[in-house]
Amino acid sequence: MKKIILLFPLLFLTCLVIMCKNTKNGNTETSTEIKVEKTDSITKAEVKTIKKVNGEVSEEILLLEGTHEEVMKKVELFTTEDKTVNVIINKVPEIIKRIQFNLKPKSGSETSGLIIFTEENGSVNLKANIKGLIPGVHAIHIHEKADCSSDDGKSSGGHWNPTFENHGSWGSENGYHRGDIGNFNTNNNGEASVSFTTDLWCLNCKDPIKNIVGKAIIIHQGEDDLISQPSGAAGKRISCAGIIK
Ligand SMILES: [Cu+2]
Ligand SMILES: [Zn+2]
Repeated sequence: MKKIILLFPLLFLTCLVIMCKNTKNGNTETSTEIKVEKTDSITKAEVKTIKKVNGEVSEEILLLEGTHEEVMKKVELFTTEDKTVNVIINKVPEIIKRIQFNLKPKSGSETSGLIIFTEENGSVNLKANIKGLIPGVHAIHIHEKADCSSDDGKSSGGHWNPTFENHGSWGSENGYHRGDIGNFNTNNNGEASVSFTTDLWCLNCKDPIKNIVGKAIIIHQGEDDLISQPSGAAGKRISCAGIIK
């Protein structure tokens, strides 16, 4: 009888380790994927978490960076249920790289969509894919609270205005709110895609004038006239999404 010798190639994963984990807790499904990159002095981990709550999907990518021990301790938090992991984890900042969530119809509308924020090289990009709109021009703003609980979306508060300026057109000399993204047009089917990039925002940084986490995205029934105070007379709030991690 012939002996079969299998030679397993030895894989040295010195640079990249990938861990995956799926959990289900009631109506919440969570899948976590972790990539770890290790060099001599520093370890970086990218933690991608996809959460499905009642079929609604949100996605988040976090970056962790520090000594190997610190980063791996923090990574443990995402892979075990053990929440008693040493305080050392607090030393490793969590940098949100990307968050993604859904817009919910408000004020009896059928306007829904997907919002993606990505932070890269000191700038944050907003991508919004919106559908179910009445064809025409609509306003999009950041409002001050990540609370979309009320039917009219008013639970999200007024425009996010951390610099206490007047409402206006983005970049205006006469002032503008840091949430005054502006207007967009739809196609004939009532769909729109919006892309907006600025270095005046950040995702979860410590500067309250820049941090948009904890606020909300609001789509309006009408157009922002960029003049009326305090919010551009853009009409009802027809879709809302909380910017949460
Ligand atoms: Cu608004
Ligand atoms: Zn405003």
